[in-house]
Amino acid sequence: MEKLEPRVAVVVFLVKGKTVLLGRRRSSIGDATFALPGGHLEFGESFEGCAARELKEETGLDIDDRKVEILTVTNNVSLPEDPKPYHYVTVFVRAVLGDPEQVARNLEPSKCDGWDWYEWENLPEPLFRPLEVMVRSGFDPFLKLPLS
Ligand code: 8DG
Ligand code: MG
Ligand code: MG
Repeated sequence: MEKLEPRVAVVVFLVKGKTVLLGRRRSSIGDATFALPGGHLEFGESFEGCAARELKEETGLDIDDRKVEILTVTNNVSLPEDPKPYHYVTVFVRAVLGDPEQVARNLEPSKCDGWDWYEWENLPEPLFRPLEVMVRSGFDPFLKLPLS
């Protein structure tokens, strides 16, 4: 059997006005729920580099790499009823588009039904559980950071 170990994920609050980019997942983890773009940190990679790479791979979008901010880190452990056990240390970053006119493409259709912008005050349902937990706890990706 595969050894169970925590993995590191980097996911992106790509913000535009008061909206964020979300896609409906096709995955054994969180199937059919709305989630942020993102994926696994590769060996030697920076959080910012991973955020830019995953966003590009999944949507074709380019971020402004001078404006990537680390917002928070969460510890996401599967529940007994989940179809598959997992443990992710998830780094959430905030980013903005380089050119705001860019249009998101669904470059990994086997993993996502498509990308769209959603108002933060009117998010779609169901959200991917780690994201839903953050939203319910009052997390706001638009708040200014103390150091920015
Ligand atoms: P990769 O092969 O491209 O590296 O991975 P991926 O297929 O893009 O991985 P993913 O499932 O999209 O992201 C990795 C994990 O990150 C996911 O299984 C759980 C964790 N994660 C969260 N919150 C979110 C989120 O909002 N979106 C995404 N995509 N992943 C999230 O904890
Ligand atoms: Mg990916
Ligand atoms: Mg992904």
